[in-house]
Amino acid sequence: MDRTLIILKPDAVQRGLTGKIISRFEDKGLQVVGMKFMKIPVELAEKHYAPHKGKPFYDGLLKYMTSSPVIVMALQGKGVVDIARKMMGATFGFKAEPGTIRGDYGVSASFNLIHGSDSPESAKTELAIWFKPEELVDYELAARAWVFD
Ligand code: IDP
Ligand code: MG
Repeated sequence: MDRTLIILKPDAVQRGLTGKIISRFEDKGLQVVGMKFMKIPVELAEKHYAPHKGKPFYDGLLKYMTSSPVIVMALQGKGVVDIARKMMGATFGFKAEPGTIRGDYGVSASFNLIHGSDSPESAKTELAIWFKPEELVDYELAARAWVFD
């Protein structure tokens, strides 16, 4: 089974949207295998967003991500990286299609509610940044046989 890293960003927590967003993933049949609530230390944000270092929005992005708590999640399922990215929608809320998380709940370029790994390779790297191996829980989801063919 594949895994991906999801972060429900500070605006999702502050706007009380985390339950709705998590429900969407559960409704889709994806399995939560790790979850933590935290205020991100600057060093961790820098590590996670290292690929964006030097971009014009980088400083603002770090400030935003460390300003208020987030929920960090590991999701599991066949093809979960692409599935979660499709469910999130385009990066900017004003461009994201209705029916997606960003398209339904936001209009902003920077406050876009959610992070999701963009490839299986970055999922692996990012999961290792945010979770110790023992924090990812291996368990059988009862509905699994009815979700994945
Ligand atoms: P993604 O989150 O859809 O993968 P990336 O291009 O990887 O988008 O950018 C990472 C994050 O940086 C975005 O989710 C958003 O919070 C922020 N960001 C990206 N581009 C801009 C911008 O042009 N202005 C402000 N913030 C941006
Ligand atoms: Mg990205």
